[in-house]
Amino acid sequence: MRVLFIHPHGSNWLGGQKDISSIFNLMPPLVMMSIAALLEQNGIRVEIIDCYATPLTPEVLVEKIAANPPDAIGFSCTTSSFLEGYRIARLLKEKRPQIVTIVGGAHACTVGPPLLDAYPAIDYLVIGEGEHTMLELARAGFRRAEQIPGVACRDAAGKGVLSAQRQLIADLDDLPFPAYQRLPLFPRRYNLPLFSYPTAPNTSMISSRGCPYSCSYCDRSVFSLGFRFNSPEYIVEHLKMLNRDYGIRHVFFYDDLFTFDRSRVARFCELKEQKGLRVTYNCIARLEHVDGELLALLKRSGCWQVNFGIESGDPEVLGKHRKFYGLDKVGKKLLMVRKAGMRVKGLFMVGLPGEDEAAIRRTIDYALSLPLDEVNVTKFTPFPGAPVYGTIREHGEFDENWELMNCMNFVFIPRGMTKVQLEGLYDEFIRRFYHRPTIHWGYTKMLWKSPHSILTFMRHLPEILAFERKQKW
Ligand code: B12
Ligand code: SF4
Repeated sequence: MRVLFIHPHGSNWLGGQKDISSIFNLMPPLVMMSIAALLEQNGIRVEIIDCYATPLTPEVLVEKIAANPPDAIGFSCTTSSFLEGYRIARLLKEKRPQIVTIVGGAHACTVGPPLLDAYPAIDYLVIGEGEHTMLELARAGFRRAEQIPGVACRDAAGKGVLSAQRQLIADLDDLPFPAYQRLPLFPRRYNLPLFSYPTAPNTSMISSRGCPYSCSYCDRSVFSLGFRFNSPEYIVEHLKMLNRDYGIRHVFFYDDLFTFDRSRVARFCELKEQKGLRVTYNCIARLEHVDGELLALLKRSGCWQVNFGIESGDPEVLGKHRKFYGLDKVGKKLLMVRKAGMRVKGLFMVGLPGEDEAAIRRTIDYALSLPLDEVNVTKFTPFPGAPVYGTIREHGEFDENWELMNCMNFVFIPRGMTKVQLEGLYDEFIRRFYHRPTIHWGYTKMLWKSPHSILTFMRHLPEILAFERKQKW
């Protein structure tokens, strides 16, 4: 039995422009690596092709796979990468129909069994957490899928149906560490978002699953509500292994809510400090879940940057979509993070339902008023699994083109606005935020705070300048 996992590249860029995103950011496909590790632990041979690290056209990739075909191929797809994953699956089925094709990830979980009706080259979808489902499928020789919970397969009439609900993994510490050994280019080829780390080699990690909040734009169809997590002991062991075996010196925790369980984080900080582990880190938090004491602990244990989703500076828009605890308190909290000695990044969105030009301008002014080192501004995208999706067409015009749904294209235009207007406001946001002396000074400091980022930036300067010239920032 041999299983191959493919992480399709997807359209992660702006239509019609050269994709230079991997200069800025290339993270290992933890999803596939987590499933691969459990399979390998159970004696199944696995391989991973990360199309981000080794970009190949679907045709070339398929030729390569067909020359030495595995028994099954698992694809991990978001909404924007689904069609590329499917293109590979279809070409493979044409050449080697005996290979079993399985798709998991956010898009499969969101759309569910009906996806099988429209995409015949997929044999199964894995709905929900994939580790045990994939292991059981492999053990069953990828047959009798209808008896394995968490699989969508075709019934006698050829219609997509779900076998049964897969129970969530009760203790995440039971899972082995991701299969880093299956990524031939790890850690050399991988790098966190430029300027978001002090040292290299670096990587990302996920130490919890689930989120109890219900922000309107957020697709949580994989892990649903609730919050499960790795113990501090497990995380510290994981970090130790990364540092010892791969020389990793900085990690970005991509957990949705790293600090949600305060006692876990406090214990993690203590333990990490006690062990004298020389690995710094970043995390993502909600402002409700940080306080002065915790921030001091984070800093002491090596935290370098904290990212916060702020999304909008308009109280009405925020009330509808994120239910924040008060815009007036945000600045004070962010200042606390800065004063504790960490960098702060704010995440914003433009083009939410109910927004107009005035609301977006309020957001821009608000972002500029905050003590932020950096921002990430995305273009609101209504994913099928997000609460807002059901009624989205009541609030404006929606072009449901999956390949464009990567948060870098305005596929939704709020009622009363135009795409040109949205693009103009987006560019204005970036321009006004970054073209300020305080931000320039922040980047100058990167010369000694993150020399690796500066070197990478300089090495790719011609491509970056060519891209910049095409933007209206
Ligand atoms: C880290 C992350 C990223 C990283 C990815 C790095 C990498 N190389 O993997 C970066 C920053 C690059 C990124 C980019 C994007 N992301 Co993102 N990302 C995440 C995040 C926070 C964690 C993903 C992760 O690793 N989870 C841990 C693993 C274990 O969970 P999982 O991916 O769901 O996989 C489980 C199951 O789905 C299943 N499974 C998954 N794949 C497969 C495959 C097989 C064969 C099987 C059997 C099972 C299976 O088993 C897994 C383990 O149980 C999630 C939110 C979240 N909390 O999950 C968003 C999330 C996946 N991202 C999202 C989005 C929208 C994007 C972007 C479009 C946005 C953007 N411009 O940044 C791009 C799209 C990239 C692309 N082309 O696909 C959405 C996807 C929504 C959707 N329906 O498409 C999510 C769900 C966030 C959200 N709540 O809205 N992202
Ligand atoms: S945006 Fe963050 S806080 Fe809101 S539901 Fe999603 S993961 Fe939870």
